[in-house]
Amino acid sequence: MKFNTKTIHGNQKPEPTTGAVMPPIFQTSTYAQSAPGVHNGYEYSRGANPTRTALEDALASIEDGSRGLAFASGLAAIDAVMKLLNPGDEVIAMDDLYGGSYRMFTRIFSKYGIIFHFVDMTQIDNVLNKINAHTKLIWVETPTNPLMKVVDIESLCQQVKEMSDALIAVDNTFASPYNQQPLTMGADIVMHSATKYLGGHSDLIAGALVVKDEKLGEDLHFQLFAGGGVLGPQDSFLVLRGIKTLALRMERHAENAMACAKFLQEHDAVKTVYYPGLTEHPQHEVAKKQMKSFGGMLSFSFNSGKKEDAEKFLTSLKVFTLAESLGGVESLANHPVSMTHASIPEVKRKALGIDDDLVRLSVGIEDVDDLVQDLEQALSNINS
Ligand code: P1T
Repeated sequence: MKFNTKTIHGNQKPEPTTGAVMPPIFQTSTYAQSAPGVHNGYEYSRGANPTRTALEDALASIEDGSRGLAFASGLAAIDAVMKLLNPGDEVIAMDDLYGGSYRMFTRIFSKYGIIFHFVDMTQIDNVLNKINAHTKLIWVETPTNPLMKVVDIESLCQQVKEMSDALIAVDNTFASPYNQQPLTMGADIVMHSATKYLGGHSDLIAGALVVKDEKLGEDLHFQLFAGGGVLGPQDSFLVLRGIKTLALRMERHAENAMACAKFLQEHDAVKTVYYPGLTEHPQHEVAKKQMKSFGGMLSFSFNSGKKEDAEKFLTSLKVFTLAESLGGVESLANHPVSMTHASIPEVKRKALGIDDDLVRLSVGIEDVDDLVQDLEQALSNINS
């Protein structure tokens, strides 16, 4: 099956007792047993629930893996991966990351003796130079949140695997599986905040992991089951429904984002537009090689460098909504410094280039003329 068919049919079958084409929402915590230990494969919904299983099977299909797991949030999925590690183990992580991932690494897992090194993975040597016998995990995010840096997944996997048996995990939230499937490029684990493009409608919080290796799948399922951060049946149903239209939505997201990026790039008040689809983007060629489209996310900064200009712009928008999150059908605008990335210390943020005037846009699937017009009117009071 090709990708667009997989989103609708991959590992999916009608529900066996009724033939329901869409899986019912099995709103149950437990399952009757005919004798102790004799059941139909379901015992207790923390371990497995048929609606969650339907979603997990779909996730495995669209990411080209053998096992999918659905978590209560993206962070719960990351938490499960980190719990594979032991004190003294080292992680090499991308330097530009979702603020909540950075917060979890530095304020939770570092307390338990796990050592984190944050490097710019757009230069693969930065990763290779940090590898030692204790390195157990490489944590990649691409494109990154919020600076839209792009990491060459295939080259990174090839070069890391020549020197180390560390697991390579890719947070694929910004790209979505429509644009890239990291397991096919050599990664061991793919992770999603399914809250975003997979759900697609800003109506739930969910997370996902997909792997190829069955033993790794079992180990991660153990973390899900024993740690307890499972996705409920209602939200599993909604994510599954979202996946069915992923390809159509992603096409429009990318088309609209490119138009917004081009408009912003030409505007006198704008300094830099961070969008991998622009030829000026430093990793444009890598993005072109590994992504089907350049996605729906972009960031930009102001010529003035002033936080007040970012604030004025954000409060003038009429079609874009000022809100955290991304990947829904509606366009959202975000101020990383005071919203999604407030948990990253100022010195570190500044060193990365997450400046006070940076604005991030999640470009939705509305009519593009309305979006561009909205950007234009919100920029109209800002001096170049
Ligand atoms: O919010 P949650 O479903 O727990 O997912 C966390 C997460 C993980 N990885 C990436 C790349 C993310 O962007 C997120 C969540 N991000 C936002 C809420 C945001 O507005 O950036």
